[in-house]
This record gives sequence, C-alpha cells and structure tokens, in this order.
Amino acid sequence: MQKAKILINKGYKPDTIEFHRSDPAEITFVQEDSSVCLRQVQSKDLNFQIDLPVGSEKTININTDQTGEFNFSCGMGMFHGKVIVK
Ligand SMILES: [Cu+2]
Repeated sequence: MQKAKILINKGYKPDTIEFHRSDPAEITFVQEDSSVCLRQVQSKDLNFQIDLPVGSEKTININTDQTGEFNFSCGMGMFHGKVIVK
C-alpha cells in the first residue's frame, strides 16, 4: 500500500503526490485550516468529494490503474493539487 498524507493549511501541503501505477494507494487529508473554502476536497478526475470539518482527517483510496496527472481542488476550485501516477 502506497500511503500519502496531505495537510490542509492555507492550501495543500504537499500539493503534489506521486504514486506508482498498479499498486494500491491512499491519501489521508488532515484538516488544519478553519476556512470554509478548504472544508471540501473534490476531484472529478479521481471521482471523489469529501467534507473535512475542522480538526478531522479522512483517507480515500486512489485508483492507480492508469498513469497520468489527476487534479483535485477545494470545493470552490481556488486551491489545487494533483496526483501523478507513473
Ligand atoms: Cu475554496
């Protein structure tokens, strides 16, 4: 299992995660920001939308069947990050 952790604090830290293709992968988002803006993380590319109340953390599985760059953002599309599958 490939595991990554992204801290949400005035953006995504880090904002780029790399995984190897075909190996199971997951990202844990840790909410450290109190702004409404960053309380939701969504990705059409990766097919998820999650709510992250202040102080919470959530783990999602990432499909690594295909190589490429997959974007995610806050609910309003102001902060961005990406997952690169190689
Ligand atoms: Cu936002």
